[in-house]
Amino acid sequence: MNLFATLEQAYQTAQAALEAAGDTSALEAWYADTLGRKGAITLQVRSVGQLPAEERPAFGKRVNEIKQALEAAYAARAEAIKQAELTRELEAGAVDVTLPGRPVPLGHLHLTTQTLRQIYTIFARMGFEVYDAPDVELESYNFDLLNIPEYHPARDMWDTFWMQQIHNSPTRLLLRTHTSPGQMRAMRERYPEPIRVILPGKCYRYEQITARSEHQFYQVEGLAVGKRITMTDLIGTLTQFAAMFYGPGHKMRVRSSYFPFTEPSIEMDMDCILCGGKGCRVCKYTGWLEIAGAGMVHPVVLKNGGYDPDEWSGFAFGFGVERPAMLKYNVSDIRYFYGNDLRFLRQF
Ligand code: FA5
Repeated sequence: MNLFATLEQAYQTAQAALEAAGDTSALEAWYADTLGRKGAITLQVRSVGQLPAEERPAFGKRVNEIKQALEAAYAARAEAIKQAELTRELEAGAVDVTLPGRPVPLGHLHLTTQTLRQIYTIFARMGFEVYDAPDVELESYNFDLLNIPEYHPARDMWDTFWMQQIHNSPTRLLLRTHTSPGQMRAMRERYPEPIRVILPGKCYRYEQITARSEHQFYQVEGLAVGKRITMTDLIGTLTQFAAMFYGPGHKMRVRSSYFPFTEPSIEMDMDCILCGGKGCRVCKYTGWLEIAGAGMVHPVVLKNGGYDPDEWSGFAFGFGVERPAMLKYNVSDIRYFYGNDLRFLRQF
């Protein structure tokens, strides 16, 4: 066959193959087979030597035209395939923004945190600020400075988790058994200012876990130190707290009690939230529920805190957080609080 005719046929074949290339990889293969180093059209150029000299320029010109035409057709086809592939990808991965969203499960505050926040709000309205004290305490702050020396029988009231002794340390560390050591920290930091703080925090006791007792639980301590603070201020503060926390209209009573760091010491009771004072299982048939242990800050404790007891006086109180929450929300067992059973936690 005439070389010109062969060239035209190769051109037609190449055009048809280009039309048939449906994706990027087919297109790349087409380019290699047609315009690549050993492609059908490229090889045509080499046959020019078989032609008589006068026909060669015309043949060369035609080959170049065909090459340019195919390059242009290739570029157009490549663009069309790229667009088609992009459209396919977008359609496959399309998000229908009108579909309803999948709900993300939302948590909420733990009952203890909710209760603590209620307590903070109530005391904030009475002018108490929140004072933070450490969970790991010095033995002296937890006991000695609060008028509980080493062999004092009151230490039995608080069974203690001791920390491992730091090498050569003169003082022992423990997990605080109550929030009262925070009193000493607040006094030593604030002297000679008057003080009105609550000290919330976790307490740790090495004791039997029962329906009413955990070995980790929260307390809120209160401390007011000033020039003319009296027992009446203490009773008024706790009565106001009870009315705001448990609701108004409760009867209150004061019993004398004993704590080494308060003198005199009292316990405040409120008529039973469940039976209204008639007597039931919750109040152990007494009609009364204990609200807090409290008293006037002992002169020794004031002095240890830096305040002269002849000039200053103060009151302190302390109560749990889980037990009041149990009463308020009718929870029968303290172990539910930290058992991580979502069926319990979701109720609040
Ligand atoms: C004290 O811890 C005193 N520091 C309170 C105090 C402060 C008195 C300031 C005077 C002045 P008591 O050991 O009674 O006291 O504990 C106080 C409250 O903590 C209890 O009424 C109870 O609500 C809570 N509590 C005590 N032990 C546990 C326990 N194991 N589990 C849950 N709550 C507890």
